[in-house]
Amino acid sequence: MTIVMYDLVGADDRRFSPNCWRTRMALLHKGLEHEARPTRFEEIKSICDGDRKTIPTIEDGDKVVTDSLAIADYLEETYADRPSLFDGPVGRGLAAFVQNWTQTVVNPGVVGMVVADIHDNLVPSDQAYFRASREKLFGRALEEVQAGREDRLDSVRKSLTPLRATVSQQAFLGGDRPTYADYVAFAPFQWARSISDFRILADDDPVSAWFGRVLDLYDGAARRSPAYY
Ligand SMILES: N[C@@H](CCC(=O)N[C@@H](CS)C(=O)NCC(=O)O)C(=O)O
Repeated sequence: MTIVMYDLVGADDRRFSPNCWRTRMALLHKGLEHEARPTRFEEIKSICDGDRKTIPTIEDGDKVVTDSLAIADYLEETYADRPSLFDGPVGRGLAAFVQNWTQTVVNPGVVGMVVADIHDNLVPSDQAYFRASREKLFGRALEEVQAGREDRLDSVRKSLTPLRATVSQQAFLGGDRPTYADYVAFAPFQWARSISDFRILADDDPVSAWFGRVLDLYDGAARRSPAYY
């Protein structure tokens, strides 16, 4: 049965949500038939049982699961015969570390570089909601948050040192093959390239080479998704 994944979408079919990319990559990794259903911010309240506040959310028959890590756990347990996302409890523990690092260090740096571009790439009916909710969060205009991003590039790139050091020594965070930790760390850069022409990674950065390896997985599914570069 096809799993339905509610996938945040902007204008021109841009699939930009980092949380949704974790789930999309997990479904691809497991080789599960799925439909990444384009969903605008304003549509989230109407999906499934009408009680969902965030996506990714998946529908697998009559089972509904929200939250990217809960979805990864569900897929791992339900489809245990498929390629493992974590390679056991140690890998699950390390994936949680990578998620916490990504959310507290990488994502805040990335969002400050693309948040006004996200607004500009949304369908018009989502723009007012996005501006109001995010400006409340940041306490200033989206354009002010994004301004001066060139000056912050060095420090954002420096914050990637642990990732850079690791993927300089091995192909993936999972070693010689990708695991869920790779998809979690990959997601903010896929978010950025889907929604903004501002390049966060230098071409000669080993993080770029690793990012390219993840983009190439599963017949280049992530690479083929609408993006700026
Ligand atoms: N912890 C959740 C976070 C999900 C989340 O915040 N999703 C965003 C899209 S990236 C969302 O649905 N936001 C709805 C909104 O802002 O109204 C996860 O990992 O799935």
